[in-house]
Amino acid sequence: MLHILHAADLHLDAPFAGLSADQARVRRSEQRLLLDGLADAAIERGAELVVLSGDLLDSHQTYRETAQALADALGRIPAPVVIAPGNHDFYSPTSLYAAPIWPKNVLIFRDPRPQMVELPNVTLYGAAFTGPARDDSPLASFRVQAGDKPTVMVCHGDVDGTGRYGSIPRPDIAASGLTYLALGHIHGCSGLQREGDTYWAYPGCPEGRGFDELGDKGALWVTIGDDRTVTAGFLPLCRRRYEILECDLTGRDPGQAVSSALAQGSSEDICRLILTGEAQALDLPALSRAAGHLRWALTLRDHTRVPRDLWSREGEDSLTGFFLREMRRRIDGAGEEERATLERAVRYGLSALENGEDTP
Ligand SMILES: [Mn+2]
Repeated sequence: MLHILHAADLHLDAPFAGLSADQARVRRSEQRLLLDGLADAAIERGAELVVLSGDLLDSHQTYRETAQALADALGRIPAPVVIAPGNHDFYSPTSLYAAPIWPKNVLIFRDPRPQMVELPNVTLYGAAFTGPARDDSPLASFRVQAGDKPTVMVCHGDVDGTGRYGSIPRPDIAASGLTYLALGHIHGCSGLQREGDTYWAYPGCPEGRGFDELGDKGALWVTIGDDRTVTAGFLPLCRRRYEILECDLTGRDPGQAVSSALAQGSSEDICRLILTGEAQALDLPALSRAAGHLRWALTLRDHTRVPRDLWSREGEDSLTGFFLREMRRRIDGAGEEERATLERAVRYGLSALENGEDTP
């Protein structure tokens, strides 16, 4: 049995779009806490090998102290740690991977062609990005050498890809003869896959960075049995999850509806709450303030429609009637995005008119 912790795509020091500058700073420092979580998981579970499949650093602008924090965390792990640089953190002689900060148990692949390293219980291969793109498959014409031990390859690449990020056709995986192919690049966890006799997986990124990276994030705990069968379990590591929720306000008090929508889930998470259904004009800043303690960061999106009875005065021979007929005409000809804006304008317009400025 061989126990491997497989992680990728940490994207340390990434900018966090959609958060305030202060919150983005907090998120960047929390990403460094993630490193301790990763090391602790490897230590507590007794990983015999840790494989990190690239894009650990978001760019070559990564702070040196961030790379140092990564090096320090990996140095605490009493097992070999191997890194295969990806397109964001490709290996070059001037990269942080060439800096003299890496502990002895950390091995960093530097060559785009697969290199072999013999460890006591596994034959390991790895390939590196050495530029921001590569047009070949990291597994092109690759075949493991005959041996008794299980074989693992760690690399960054794009299974079924057609772009410039090391596209890997599935037949390359099937022909490799590998026991396990530890991949990075795709940010959602793929779960364990199989092509021929070779198992492969993407663990996904261990910490979401935006609303396109929702839910639990983490690493894979991979076990290779003596009969070369591979199993993999998901290991949550993220500090905060991104979530998108919807809340129908029809016939409800908006404040109560929003707090009950947020009652489930964690106040540590980052939430976008989409308000739907029929509602009067909403005071979004006030709703946000009232519910702010329920999430670490909360954004409200108003997708509500004007209540039907608001249109009841459409037939009147008055300014209100004229206003409603004109707005109806515009809404009927509008696209979805513009319609939401126009519906809001109807509510604001009506409340202005109904404050005594247009009595029929
Ligand atoms: Mn990548």
